[in-house]
Amino acid sequence: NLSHSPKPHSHGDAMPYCPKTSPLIGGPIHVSFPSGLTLADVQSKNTLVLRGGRYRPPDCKARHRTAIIIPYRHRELHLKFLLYNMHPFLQRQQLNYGIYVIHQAGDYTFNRAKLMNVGFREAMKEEDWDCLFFHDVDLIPEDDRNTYICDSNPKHAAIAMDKFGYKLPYKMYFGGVSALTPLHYHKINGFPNNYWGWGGEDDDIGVRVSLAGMFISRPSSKVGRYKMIKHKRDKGNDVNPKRFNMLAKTRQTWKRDGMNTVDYEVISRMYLPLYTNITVNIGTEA
Ligand code: BGN
Repeated sequence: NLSHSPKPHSHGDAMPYCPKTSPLIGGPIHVSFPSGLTLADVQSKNTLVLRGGRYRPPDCKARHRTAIIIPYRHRELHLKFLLYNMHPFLQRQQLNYGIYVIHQAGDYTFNRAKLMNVGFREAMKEEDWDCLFFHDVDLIPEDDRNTYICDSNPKHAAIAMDKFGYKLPYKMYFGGVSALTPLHYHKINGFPNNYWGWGGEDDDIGVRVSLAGMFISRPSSKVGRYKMIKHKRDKGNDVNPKRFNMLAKTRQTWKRDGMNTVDYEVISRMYLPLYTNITVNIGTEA
């Protein structure tokens, strides 16, 4: 039965906290994309993962509760490789975690940031997450020391991607993978809902962070490394020609467009073995 919220096994109060630094983490990771891999293989390698893609360390009480939010449409292969690499990575960090895939229904132009708003709201309904990782489906972390926990300021984690020569493409870049606490998220009124198509929404979020009086925190470039799974431009995600104009107005718009105005309709919520899949109708451009 896939329709009821999973209740991760409860542990007695006697369980000790996990150590501050997990003894299971190493350094650089060899990321691989085995051909012929199936989701059933990923499942059999991750026997402690519970329905809905939830996990708690078996022998200690996790210090952190992290939700991974993945905006998604038509990227089956990428999702499979992400899950294959990500589940063991998060388990080595001894986190209490959950993976949410937010699937935009229909063929209308993709809206990454609005899907993130949906993911935030729906994930917080289920558990008191203390950190949310907003994560592109095609980015695989390459170092165990890239800890999936929040900082005192919003964190931009994907600072060294292979496609940008393992450097930031520009100083204010906030794309790929970022991490905010619920408090950070409310302070910036969430993400913009009206960036349809490719580009600019991540810059808007970066601007919101500074307008709300916070800073961007970053791991070291040795640790914040990611491999991007190569792909062609998606159908239904054309470059957004309005992005420059919209970005110029973020200061005027951020308080009236975001978490306080997001509207959508959840079509289905499925607790699959490796992730929670939320299919959502987010409407079309006004
Ligand atoms: C930027 C895009 C980002 C994108 C990065 C990396 C814009 C807004 C106009 C200035 N920003 O140029 O959205 O993540 O490139 O590809 O297009």
